Amino acid sequence: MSLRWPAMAALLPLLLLGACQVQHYQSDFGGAAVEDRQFLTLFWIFIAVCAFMYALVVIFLVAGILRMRRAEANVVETGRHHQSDPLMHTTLIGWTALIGVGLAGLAIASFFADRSMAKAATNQKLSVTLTGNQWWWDIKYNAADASKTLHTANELHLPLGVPTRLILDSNDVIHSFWVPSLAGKQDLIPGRENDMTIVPKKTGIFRGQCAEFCGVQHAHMALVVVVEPYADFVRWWDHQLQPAPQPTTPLAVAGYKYVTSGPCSSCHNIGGTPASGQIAPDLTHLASRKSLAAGTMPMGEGNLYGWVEDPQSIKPGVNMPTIGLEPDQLHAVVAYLETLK
Ligand code: HEC
Ligand SMILES: [Cu+2]
Repeated sequence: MSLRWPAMAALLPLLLLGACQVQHYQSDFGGAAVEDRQFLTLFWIFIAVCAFMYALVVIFLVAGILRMRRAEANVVETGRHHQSDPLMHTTLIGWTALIGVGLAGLAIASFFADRSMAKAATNQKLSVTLTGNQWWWDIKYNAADASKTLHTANELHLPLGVPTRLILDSNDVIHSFWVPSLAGKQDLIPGRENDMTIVPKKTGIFRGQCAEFCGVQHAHMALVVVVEPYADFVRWWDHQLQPAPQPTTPLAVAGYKYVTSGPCSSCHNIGGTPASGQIAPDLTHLASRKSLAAGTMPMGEGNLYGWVEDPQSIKPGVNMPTIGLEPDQLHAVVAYLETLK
């Protein structure tokens, strides 16, 4: 046999290592927050201990088979059955002790991971209420000063290094908050407040995904999480607090009139306009977001056209009706939505 196979086998770990270097957009190996880093450490400790134990089991199994064969051969040769075996006795005691030590080790590692997560999560500086809806995320930044309370949707911004408490609630069915690069899962249950605290440690854009089946569009219930330096976060917050910009072009003004007085306004809120619906994503700064319809597609003119014209063909069953706008209305509405930076 040529050297090709061993060489390839040797390369495999390198390839796997390479996979670890990519940006962890949605990955348990993201390590982008204290919580995920603790889970990761724990994961590797569990893997190491369990792999060691597994290897021992296999070694003993093989050794046992070989010994048995030899013993059987012995019986055939000498006609004697072998007696109780002191070596086996000691080995079993050692084995039991090893299992005890291994399990205790895992328990201790879990305890310390839990403690260090709890410690990092003390002194929460920021509180955000995340409410699950079929099939989008309502996001409210709670501030002591009510005029600073910010309402937005589908894109969560978190300041780097700041312990942030997420209060999780639901308006309809059970959803689950899961941004693997940051932390583990936590359910959003109607009528019950769950919470978790996250301390982001890496800037970047991460993808979250509803992790509890919540209806036909469950798979299209994603969440964009932006972790940014504190100063950028404050700038973002201040900008998001501003009312929607005034439209200037005639087309956008026509769109403004339709959106803020037509059916859209009974579901959607747009800050600083008569549109004040509360049962759908806040659109005040829609065009500043990276995705449309809870991560279903990237934000952009073409996708806005597609969505507003016929949301039912993009997310069948979605709680936004296909209204059937005339082409000139559609142009105007999209032109207006694009101004909502
Ligand atoms: C009956 C309520 C209702 C009406 C009327 C309605 N929408 Fe919606 N809209 C929703 C819901 C619910 C969603 C969230 C859908 C999802 O992602 O699951 C949504 C999502 C959106 C989004 C995406 C928001 C985001 O964060 O990505 C846009 C843009 C939008 N609607 C624009 C409009 C416009 C423009 C109109 C009027 C032509 C309108 N909607 C009419 C309920 C409504
Ligand atoms: Cu879901």
